[in-house]
Amino acid sequence: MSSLETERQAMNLETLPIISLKAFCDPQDTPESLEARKACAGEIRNACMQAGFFYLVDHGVSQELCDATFARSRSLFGDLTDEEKETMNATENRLFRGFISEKCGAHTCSTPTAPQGHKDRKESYTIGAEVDASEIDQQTGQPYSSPMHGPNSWPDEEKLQAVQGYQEGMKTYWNECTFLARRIARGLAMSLNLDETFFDGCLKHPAANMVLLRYSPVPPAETVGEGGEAVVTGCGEHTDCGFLTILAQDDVGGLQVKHADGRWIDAPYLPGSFVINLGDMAQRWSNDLYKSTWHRVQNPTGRERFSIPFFCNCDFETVVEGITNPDDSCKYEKITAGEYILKRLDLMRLVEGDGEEAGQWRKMLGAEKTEGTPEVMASMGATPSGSAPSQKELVKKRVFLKGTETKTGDGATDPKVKEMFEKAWDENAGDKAKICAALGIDDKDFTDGLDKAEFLRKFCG
Ligand SMILES: O=C(O)CCC(=O)C(=O)O
Ligand SMILES: [Fe+2]
Repeated sequence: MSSLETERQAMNLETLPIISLKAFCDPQDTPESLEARKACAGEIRNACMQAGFFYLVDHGVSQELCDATFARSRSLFGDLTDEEKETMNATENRLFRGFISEKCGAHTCSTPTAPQGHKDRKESYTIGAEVDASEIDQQTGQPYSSPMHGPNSWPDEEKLQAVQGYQEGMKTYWNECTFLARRIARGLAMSLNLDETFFDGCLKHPAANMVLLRYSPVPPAETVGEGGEAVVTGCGEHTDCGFLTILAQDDVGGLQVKHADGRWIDAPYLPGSFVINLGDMAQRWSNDLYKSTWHRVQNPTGRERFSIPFFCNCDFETVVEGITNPDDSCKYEKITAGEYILKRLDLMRLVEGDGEEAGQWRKMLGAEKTEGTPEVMASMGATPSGSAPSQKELVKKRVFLKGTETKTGDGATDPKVKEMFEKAWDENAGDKAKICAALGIDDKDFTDGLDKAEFLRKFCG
């Protein structure tokens, strides 16, 4: 057994660890401050190796701002009519920004282990990274952009009765989450025995997404099955796919994290905290040393629930190359964060085609050496042309939901996805219809007579 496995097995997760980030909020050039940061990094290392999840306190984001952000979220979902929300329908937006209603049924984190046909009983409103005129890219002399930077769908503030300054407030919260992600990344770097600033250059213009979530109240009886088992109605079990997630939840609770032995551990509301978890890209980057852990939302209280995950992805051009330990060999090929995330979100169409802009994006991904012009950089954010499938078609296929779920579409290559497809095959004994229903894949793509190996090759590459 390697020393790392011994380190991991010595731990015992029953509740999520609570970590104070104080040492990284105000770092000093003194031995005491360095010691405090090292101690914090040690806690982060334990948490990331064992649970992949932890509560973060003393994080530097004011409670007042968090409370105001929840109030704005409540107002957004509560004060707008369905028609008004429809004008900001995320399925019409190139980057899936805006609303996805519960009714449209596109919300599902359903996996082969979730009940078939499970739909998350929630509505969402997604905000993503915008092009900021003041953030000049040194390479181009133009405002920094990427395929995942673009305009948001902002509501008419006059319609939001209960709050003031919706857009401004959301941008302030967004910026605070970005600063926080950078502070956490300092701790992560140190925890991996890297230079403290290792991730600094990867989080200058993160291609992040923030999702306001409102979970519908569900009668408690509907959250328990006949055998007493949990019937998950909130958010089906999944892993996040990016770098790290900063989750704010209200006091209703319901988040659950999967223990290595299969049990679900509650992660209730802890006042003044964020829940932090690593995504699949961080797991890959750490060469599987750190974990991207399965989680879900199960809310048996009968109350509506609000939460706000901030999904922090790295800058597009960041090279993600396994950070290995001496007794480990690198398991994954080098990839740019941009290519990884576009593939996982099924957004590769944004960088395909012959257009100048697509070429420029590909250059950013390191996939093609083409010369970009300042004009092209300036025009970033425009809708790319081509015969790519429409947003609606993609949503219908359940291939992409809001950029967080482990993907269940074809062309997947991630080991987690493969694991999911394999499980679907095993649990449904090769039954074509059941496997298609469980994974949300098209029946027509699943040709008759495929055996398991052929099935996995076809759908998981
Ligand atoms: O609502 C929550 O607490 C968790 C949501 C989540 O895990 C997600 O949207 O990826
Ligand atoms: Fe998640």
